[in-house]
Amino acid sequence: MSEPRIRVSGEVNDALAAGRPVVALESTIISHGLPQPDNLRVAREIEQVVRAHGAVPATVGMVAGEILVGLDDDALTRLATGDEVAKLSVRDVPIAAARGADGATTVASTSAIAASVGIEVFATGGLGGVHRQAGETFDESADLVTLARIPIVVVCAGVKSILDVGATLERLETLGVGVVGYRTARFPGFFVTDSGFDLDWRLDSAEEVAAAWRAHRAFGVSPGALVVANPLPEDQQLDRELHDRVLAEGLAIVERDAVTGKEVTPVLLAHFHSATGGASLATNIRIILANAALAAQIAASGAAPAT
Ligand code: PSU
Ligand code: MN
Repeated sequence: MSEPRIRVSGEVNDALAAGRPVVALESTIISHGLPQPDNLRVAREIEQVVRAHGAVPATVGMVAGEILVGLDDDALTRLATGDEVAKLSVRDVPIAAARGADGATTVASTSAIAASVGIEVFATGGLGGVHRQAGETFDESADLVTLARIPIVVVCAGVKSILDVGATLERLETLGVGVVGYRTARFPGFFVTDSGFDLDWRLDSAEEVAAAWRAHRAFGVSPGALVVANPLPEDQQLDRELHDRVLAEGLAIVERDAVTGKEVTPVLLAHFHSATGGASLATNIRIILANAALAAQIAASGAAPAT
């Protein structure tokens, strides 16, 4: 058997070699975060938005045990429509590879794989974080500890209110992960513009983010990531009352059905999408596309130091 290795698409490889901007994209939002059939259309749209803003998209995923950076349309379709696509955090990736599995990568595994091939900017929807009840369950996403050791700029809309937002911000601080608000000093709450938590730093342009990242890389005082929190404009957020009601219902379902571990997020997201009659899905899509656009602008502003 050949040595396991990460397969980078020709287009992504050429762009990296030439120092052109590249944006990594995750596949868990496609396979487990968005419902079919919208997920495949959205996956393609995210890539188009990255291109339209001057960067090459590099969606990460696993097909038949191979880690791919830059998916062709067949691979994208397979991860969006397959019934047996595993959710792969960092620890799962090598095991799934040895099993020849299909898998979707989370923020943690996408960051680790992307950085290992030299990609420095990544766009996603929301980060994983500290779950409510983590005091008893210890349920904290591996996204957080992974971002503490992987050098990459992650553009997101904060974390979903299904998590303990305050505890997530505290953990990011403890772990030394930089967090900046994009044109805001408040941490966004994914579906809602403002989670109610303050941020220490606000940056107002893609160039400013790129400059902060170059300093991060040059000083080497922190090994990890820089989170760029990009809120939805207020007039595009999910209706707050609807949001709060559906969240309470979703949390009750998780408790009633004793959902635990990595199933919690997909179950809550599916409830949001069905209980809001598609409104949360539309909001989710707007968020991802906005983050893809900003990430491409940051990459095009020279986030990666010249080599
Ligand atoms: N948050 C969302 N949508 C998602 C996820 C998080 O709003 O689809 C996905 C991301 O891929 C994230 C992962 O990295 O869930 C975190 O899962 P866990 O909590 O099991 O680590
Ligand atoms: Mn978990």
